[in-house]
Amino acid sequence: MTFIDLRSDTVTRPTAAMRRAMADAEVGDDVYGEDPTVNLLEERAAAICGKEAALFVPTGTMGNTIGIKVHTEHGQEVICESRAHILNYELSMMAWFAGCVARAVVAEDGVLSWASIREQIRPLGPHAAPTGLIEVENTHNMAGGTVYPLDTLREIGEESHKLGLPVHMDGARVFNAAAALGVPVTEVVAPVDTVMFCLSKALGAPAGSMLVGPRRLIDKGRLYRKRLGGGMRQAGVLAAAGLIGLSEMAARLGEDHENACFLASGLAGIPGVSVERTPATNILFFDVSGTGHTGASFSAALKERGVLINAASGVARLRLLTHFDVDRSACERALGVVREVAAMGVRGTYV
Ligand code: TLP
Repeated sequence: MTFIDLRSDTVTRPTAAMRRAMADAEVGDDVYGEDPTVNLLEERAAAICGKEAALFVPTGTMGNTIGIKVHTEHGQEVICESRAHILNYELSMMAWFAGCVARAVVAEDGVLSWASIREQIRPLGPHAAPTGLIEVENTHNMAGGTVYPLDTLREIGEESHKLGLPVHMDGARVFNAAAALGVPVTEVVAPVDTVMFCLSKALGAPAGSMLVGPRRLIDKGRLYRKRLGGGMRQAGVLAAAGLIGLSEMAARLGEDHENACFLASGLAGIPGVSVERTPATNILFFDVSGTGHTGASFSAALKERGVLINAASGVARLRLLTHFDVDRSACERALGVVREVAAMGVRGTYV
């Protein structure tokens, strides 16, 4: 069975152009700084972000881990949103590697305001661990791909810097944020010191993420990458795909966002199904409690019919992501399957 895979945008497979570029890539030993394709990718990523330097890392998790480490000292706090990826999905790397604890702030739409951050900033004292870093996730995965308004980001950047605090952006999907805002990525990341973005999600590369920021921090980050076992050798074969992701795939993300909206309005019309929020980008959460299903039983029934959508935290929630491997007609077919499963009772009989 060929599945319609809406579990994540991480499932995207490299395009034909990427595979060609990978085959033709000029390579060298990147631990010696001698891989020309990795060097080019790092220069390009820095230029796109308007920052001094960039570091190619195998995963987003490693990029965030190093990003947090270069800004902080052991025993500090990192302020982040309560459902942040760094807090919930990275095996506590900020504690394990950087020795920091998270100070979680709840924001219903995943977007922190400066006022909510300000309340949680702690100076060093006889009891409190001091704040070492502010982290923002843009787009915010578990809030449903929400996007920080530029003014909010600018205020967070300016006010944090006045207090001497750095800001790191988990921009795994920052190209989706930029597409939704209709501005270049440079503008989205201008207020923050460092940004991690992923090549392996909506941009379609098979692996790799970038950590981008001031040269002094990126140089330091290169050593942490080696410590973590992320010093790759002829990594140009991967970087070549990343370069295609940047030059060819970023421009088409609006299509994924339109497909997510299409799915949202289709799902909203299915009895027993409700959509959490109209997607601003490519992530959509929906609830199926009105069908009598749990998220897990709904997901299993979809899978039997060729559609992959994972259950999310909560009793009857699911998360789907659109991406270039699922076009509009596949979205239409997926909606038909959701309709069929929703119309069946949990025991598999139509209600
Ligand atoms: N997100 C994955 C899962 O880990 C949940 C997904 O399917 O969405 N930051 C954000 C905001 C992410 O969504 C992810 C991956 C990462 C960091 C980590 O990237 P990788 O998987 O490359 O370590």
